[in-house]
Amino acid sequence: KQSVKLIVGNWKMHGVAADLVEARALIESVHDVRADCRIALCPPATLTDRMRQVLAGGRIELGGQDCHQAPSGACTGSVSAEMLVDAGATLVILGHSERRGAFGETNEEVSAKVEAAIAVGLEPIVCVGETLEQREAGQAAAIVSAQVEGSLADGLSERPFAVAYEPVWAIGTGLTPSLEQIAEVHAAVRSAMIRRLGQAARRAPILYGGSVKPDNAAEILGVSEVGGALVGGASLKAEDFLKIIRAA
Ligand code: G2H
Repeated sequence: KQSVKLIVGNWKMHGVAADLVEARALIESVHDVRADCRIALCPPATLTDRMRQVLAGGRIELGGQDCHQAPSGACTGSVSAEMLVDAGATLVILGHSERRGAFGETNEEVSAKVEAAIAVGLEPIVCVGETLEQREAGQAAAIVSAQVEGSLADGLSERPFAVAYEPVWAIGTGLTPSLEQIAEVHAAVRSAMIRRLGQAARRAPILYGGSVKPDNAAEILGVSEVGGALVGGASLKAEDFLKIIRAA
């Protein structure tokens, strides 16, 4: 039997208090959803505490989109893992390609962030993915495997976590890899996870992310080794996100 899917909404830098109406709509409609899955929302840090109040007592989990690797200190503008927990988060996205790209995050930094997250009990969702140039050069599986091995931290063998495969060229573009390409990379990710952490890594789900929409969610979630989805744009509207949840 396949384990339950994990469907995570990443609001990115979208959302002010008025947009919590979408989280409210989701919590109201999700009761009727029979889907046997875990659901999480990752709002911008400023909304975390207020979203906790909206989601209180329901089945939707709360996550952060990043955290600093240090527990505290002179890091102007950053949010620590403990601060996310304090605001109500139980998960955190780490190493998203937008952070690796725009902020130059390396595998070493992502791994340090993973350690910081698990030290306070957060469940990390570690993102990996190749660029279009890397795919066209036939390097997708190799690049992604190296990112997995470099970004996962030792402590994960005893903790819940997930890996998200997000091809950089599929993020926010409406393009998605073929189902065969997704299956191929997910298999490579699983092998890299086991090389890095041993058999314990068989339990952790591998999410697919990058232009997951209501109309492609079911087929993507049906691919072998796809244990869930990391959803950006389509998580901003409760109606779209619900359709994706139903597909799980
Ligand atoms: C990939 C994804 C969510 P989108 O970044 O992390 O975004 O679904 O908008 O492509």
